[in-house]
Order: sequence, then C-alpha cells, then structure tokens
Amino acid sequence: MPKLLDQAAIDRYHAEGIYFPIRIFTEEQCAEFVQKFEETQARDRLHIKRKDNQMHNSHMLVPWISDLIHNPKLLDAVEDVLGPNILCWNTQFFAKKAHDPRFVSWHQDSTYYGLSSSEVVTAWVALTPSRRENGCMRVVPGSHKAQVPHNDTFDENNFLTRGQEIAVEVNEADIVNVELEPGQMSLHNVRTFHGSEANTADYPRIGFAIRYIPTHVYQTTGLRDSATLVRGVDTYGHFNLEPRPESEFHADAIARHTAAVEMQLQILYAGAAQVGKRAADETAK
Ligand SMILES: O=C(O)CCC(=O)C(=O)O
Repeated sequence: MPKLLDQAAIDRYHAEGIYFPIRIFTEEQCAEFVQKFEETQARDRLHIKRKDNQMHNSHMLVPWISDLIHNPKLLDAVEDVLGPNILCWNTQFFAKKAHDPRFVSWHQDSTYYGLSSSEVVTAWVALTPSRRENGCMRVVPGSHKAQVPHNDTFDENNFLTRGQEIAVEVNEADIVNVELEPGQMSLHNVRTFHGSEANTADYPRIGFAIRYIPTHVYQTTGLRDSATLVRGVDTYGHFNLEPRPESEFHADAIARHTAAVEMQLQILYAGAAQVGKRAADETAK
C-alpha cells in the first residue's frame, strides 16, 4: 500500500523521472524555514567559514535541518518510490537572490555521484515560490532512461561543482517547468535532465534538495562514503552512518561534516581537469 502518493503518481514518477507537486509543509512553516535558513547561514559562515551559500550537508550540523530530512510525510513520499529502507546521502540549498544571475546548467545528477544505481531520488522542497521568472527547476520528462555524456564548463555563475553540462541538445518543446509553491516538493530521478535559469524576478527562489537512496545502493569509487539512515534498517553497511547533530555546530558534528564533505568532493571531482569553485569555497577555512 502506498504511504502518501497514489499508484498513478508512483507510476508517473517511474515513467517520467519527475513527479510534482507534492504538498509537504504549509506556507507558514516555509516562512519560518526561510528565516531560519538566513540565520543559520550567518552562523554557518562563522563556524564552517565556507563562502558557498549552498550549505552542503548541513543536516549533519543543524538540528532543524536534520528534522527536515527526517520529516515523516516527506519520507512517506520517498518510500513510495524507493522502498522502506532509506539513507539520505547529501543535501544542499539552491538559493537564488532577487535578480541573481546564477543558473544550473542542464545535467544528470548521476554523472559524478559514483553511486551504483539510478535508484536515487532528489526531494526538492520549495521554501519560497519557485516559478519560471525566478528561475524554477526545469526538467525533461522521460530523459532518465539513459546516461548521456557531459562536458565540464566551470562557469563562475554555475551552481554546479564542475559546471557540468550535458553534451546533447535539449529540445525546448520537451521541457517542463517545475513550478512550486512554498511547502510543495518535486521528486526527480538521478538521471533526469534538469537545470534552471537566472532569477529575473524581484523576489528570491530558495529550494532545499535532499538526495535519498535505498540502503542497497553503494559507492562505486572505492571511497568510504557516509550517509544518514532516515527510515527502516540498513543491513548492508555500505556507508558510515551519520548520527544526528548533538546541537547546532557542535564540535563533533563539525568534525564529521568536514570529513564527509571532503570525501564527497573527492567523489565529485574524480577525473576533473580542475577543481571548481565549490571545492575552493568548501575548503576555505
Ligand atoms: O535548484 C535548482 O535550480 C537546480 C537543482 C538541482 O540541480 C538539483 O536538485 O539537482
């Protein structure tokens, strides 16, 4: 029996590699999240000293973000597409300010994750409205069936680690705008073509992307990666399991987070001709 989505929604997710909108939080909860996000970012700069505003893997550092990845309703939707035993592998905020020129080039997340399977889903939670004019995510439904080659562009305005861009033409007629209201989320498959454009509006666009995997998925790079068990049991032991943060920016949590981010940077930059701005920002301590 599905937990939150109906069978038609689950079938559509598997057929198209994208499903939205799914209401998880209220608009009032999201207004609170936005305020907390801004306050946490300021404290993150003090404790972690990264310039990057994506706050990668901050669920390992900050209790309210840890609560977000464990939200039961959100996990019910994830369980409907991944099954009952779920790890959170990575999180990041995609925050574009009003009139922010930054964009996300067309890509497949699978390209550099090093994970053994395409059973990887991103829950992208809108904390503000996410519309075409403020640079909502855009996807190509059905594109998740095959991996395509990518080129690294290392564009300064690109949010992505290596400015990775798919090396095939994306046809405008095939694109769907993933427009969401605050508190709604989309689910996209790790191979779904997606990207987003600059924010041309007078208001920000903030989304929180959570990468979930079933426990049987493993890291193919040979590197010992870590993840958080958010539901069910892990009988495989492919990842070091991350505990919840003891308190915000607790010293032990910072040590675990530093190790996890360094490991994921090694995975994301494997074989890259140069190290992009994210690594420079994440390690600017
Ligand atoms: O938020 C965006 O604009 C892009 C998000 C994205 O690339 C992702 O969640 O994988």
